[in-house]
Amino acid sequence: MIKKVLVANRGEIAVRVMRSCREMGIETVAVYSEVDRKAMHVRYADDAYLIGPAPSAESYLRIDKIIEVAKKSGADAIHPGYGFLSENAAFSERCEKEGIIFIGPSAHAIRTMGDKITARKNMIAAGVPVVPGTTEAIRDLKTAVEIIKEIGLPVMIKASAGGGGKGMRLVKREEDIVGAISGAKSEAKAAFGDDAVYIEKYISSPHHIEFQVLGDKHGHVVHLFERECSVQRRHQKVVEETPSPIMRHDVRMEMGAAAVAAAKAVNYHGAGTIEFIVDDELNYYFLEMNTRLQVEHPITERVVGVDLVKEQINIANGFELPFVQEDLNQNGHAIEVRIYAEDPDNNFMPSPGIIKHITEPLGLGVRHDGYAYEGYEIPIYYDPMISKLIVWGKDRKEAIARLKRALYAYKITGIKTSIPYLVRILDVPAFIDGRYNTHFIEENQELLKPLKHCTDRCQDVAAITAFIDYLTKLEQRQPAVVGKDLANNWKDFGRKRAVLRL
Ligand code: MV4
Repeated sequence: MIKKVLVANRGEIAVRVMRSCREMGIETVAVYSEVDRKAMHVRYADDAYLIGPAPSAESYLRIDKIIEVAKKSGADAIHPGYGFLSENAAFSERCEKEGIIFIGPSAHAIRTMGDKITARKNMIAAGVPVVPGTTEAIRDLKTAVEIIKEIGLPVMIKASAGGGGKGMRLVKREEDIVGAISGAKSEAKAAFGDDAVYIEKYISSPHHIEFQVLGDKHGHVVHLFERECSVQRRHQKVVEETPSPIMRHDVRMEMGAAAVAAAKAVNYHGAGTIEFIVDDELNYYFLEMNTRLQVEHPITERVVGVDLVKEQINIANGFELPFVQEDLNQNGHAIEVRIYAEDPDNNFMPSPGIIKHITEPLGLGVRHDGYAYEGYEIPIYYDPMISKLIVWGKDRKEAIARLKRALYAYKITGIKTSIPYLVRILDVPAFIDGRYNTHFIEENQELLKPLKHCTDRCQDVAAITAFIDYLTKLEQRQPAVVGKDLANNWKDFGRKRAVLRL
C-alpha cells in the first residue's frame, strides 16, 4: 500500500495531486528548484527537497536526483503530474527497477504510444479508425510522392517522434512535397533525434475531441467520455468542455468503445487520453494517445464524478477499478479555461512577476486549481499557466453564464493574465452556439481583440487607481512619496507601481 508519494512536478498540478493524497491519508514529498523555494507545492507538501537550479533540465527533469530523494524520504511511489517526466518511458522503467511505484503507465505503453508510427500500426490492428495514410516511415522521396498522389492532396507530413503539433507540415501543392518532407525530416532530427516521418490525409476543419480512459492492472479498461478541446492557440488549449457540443449519443458510444480498444491494445493501466480528430460529419480518427493525467482532467472529474488522481493511486496500488462502464454517466456540463501569465493584447508575451493581489472566484459550481498567492513571484523558467478555472452547470448555457460570472470576479494584479481574453471568447457567437472547430481562434481574431473604447477606459481607470494608491501611501507617510511634489509625482509613481487589470 502506498503511504508516501513524491510528486515530481511543480505548480498547480503538484498541489492538485497532493490534495488527493491528503484525502487518502498519504504523506507527500515535494521536490523543487532554486527558484521554487517559496512555491505553493513546497509549502503544501509534508516534506520538501531541493533538487537543483531553475532550468528544468537541471531540476525537474533530473531522474537521478528525483530517485535519490524518493529513497532518502522513504517515498514508496512517484506521481509525475503532466509535462516534465510524465511521458518518459525510461523514468517509468527506472522507478520500477528501484522498487518505487510509478503512478502512471508501463514503459511499454509510453513507448508504443510515443512513437506515432508504431501507435498507428497498433491502432489499426485493434480496429481503431486512424487517419488514412502510411503505416511505415517514408523511405524515399519517389515512393512518397506516389503515395501522396494516391491519397490525394492536401496531406500532413508528421514526425513519428513528434506529437502535439511538433514536427508537422501541411502540403497543399504537388511542387511543395519534396521540400516539406525534407524540411520535416531535418526538423524532426534536430528536435527528437529521429527523422522518421509519415503521411496522413489532411482533415480540413477538424474538431479535437479526446476520451479519458482508466485501466487497472487486471485488464479492465473504461472510458469517462469525451472532452472537446478545439479552442486552441498555437497547439495550446485555451478552453475545454464536456460534453462536446457537436457529439451525438451513438457516435459517443462508438468512440468510447474505440478508446477502450486503443488502451487495451497496449495493456494500458493508469489514466490516459485518446485524442481523436473529428470532421463535421462526425467521422472520427485516432490521432495520438497521451499517456498521462492531462491539464483538462477536472472537467471530466466534475461531470462524471470521479477523482482521477485517487483512481490513479488506487490503480498503482494494484486495486481493481471500483466501477464498470455501465456505472459511468455524464451529468451536466463543465468548462475549463486556462489562465496564463501573459499579455493577450501584446502578442501573448509572457508576463512573469510578483502577484500583488489575487482574489479567486468562489460560489456554486466553481472550482479553482491554482498555486499563486499574494507576494509570490511567477518564475520565467516554466510554463506560464498559473491556474485553471473549472465551472459546472446543469447545461451548457448555465455553465457559460457561470464561467462569465467567475471570470468577472477573478482579480489578479501585479502581472498580466489571459483573463480578459477568455471573457471575449465567451462573447463570440460561434462559441456561444457551440459551432466551432480548431480554426476558432484564427477565424475570430477580430472579435477577440479588445474594443478601442475599452482600452482607453482602462487607461483612465489605471490613472485613477495610481492616484488613489499614491494618496494612500502619502497618508501612511511612506518614504517613497513623502516630500515629493504631488502634482508632478503621482503619475510617475503610478506608472512605476500601480498595475491594473480589469
Ligand atoms: C492533423 C490535422 C489535420 N489532418 N492531422 C495538431 C496537433 C496534433 N495532435 C495533430 N494536429 C493536427 N493533425 C491531419 N491528418 C490538424 C491538426 C491540427 C490540430 C489538431 C487538434 C487541435 C488543434 C489543431 C490545430 C491545427 C492543426
